[in-house]
Amino acid sequence: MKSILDFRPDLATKIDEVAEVAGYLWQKGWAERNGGNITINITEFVDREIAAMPALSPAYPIGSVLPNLKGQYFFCKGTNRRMRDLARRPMENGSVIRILDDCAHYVIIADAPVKPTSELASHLALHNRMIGEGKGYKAALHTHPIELVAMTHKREYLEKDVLTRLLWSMIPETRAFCPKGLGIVPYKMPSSVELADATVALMSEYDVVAWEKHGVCAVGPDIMEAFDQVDVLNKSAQIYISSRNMGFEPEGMSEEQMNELKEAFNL
Ligand code: 2HA
Ligand code: ZN
Repeated sequence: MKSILDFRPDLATKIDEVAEVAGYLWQKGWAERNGGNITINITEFVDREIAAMPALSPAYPIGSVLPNLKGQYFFCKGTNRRMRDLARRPMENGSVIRILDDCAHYVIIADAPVKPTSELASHLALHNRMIGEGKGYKAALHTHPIELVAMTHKREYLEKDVLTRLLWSMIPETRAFCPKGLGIVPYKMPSSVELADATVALMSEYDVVAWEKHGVCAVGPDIMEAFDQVDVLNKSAQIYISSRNMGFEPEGMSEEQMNELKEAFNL
């Protein structure tokens, strides 16, 4: 079967990157069964040939009107598909969608009519915001990192920036490479518009937000950077938990040490 990737080697490289990250998510134990999802904006790779590709599906409603998405194209993991399968066969476990001119519906155009992720509402709302901000952010990731999710089960960590401060203080890299910290979205029904709205609202302040007792959502210029942010934060969570497992409360870096980093890295 002919694939959309046959037209564009540069798009194939982008999809390879998605597959690589999907493999990491599975290896880390963050992607049980169909857990998690990835979407990337691929509009920059769309030429006349791709733009002329016919719809393989009816027009599906997005669930809201997202004005910045007119004529945009996304690669999306398929709903109910496994991350570990996306890693090996991305075009069989994900699909390319085109947003229609009403900014409220989409069609699937390639390679097969694989229905996109159940969290599409959140993802597309994030992409809508990212286009509006004009920072060149193209990727959205949702995953279930074990230690970070565990930490959202404690009430006091759900207060604004309490968890951020704790995670920053575990290892200098987290302060340096995740300078905006971790936003917290109180528990909401998975796949709901309420979850999407709360996530988008917080993303003006953060690049990564935790969904209480569920997972995290991260955005970035590309999928590798979105993954790195979550990886760095979860590493801090693991260090905290390792210390607790050894029977002590970790000291954490001092305010002074963290401020020193802030200045050195211009954060
Ligand atoms: O896509 O993780 O939150 C599966 C999920 C939904
Ligand atoms: Zn999830």
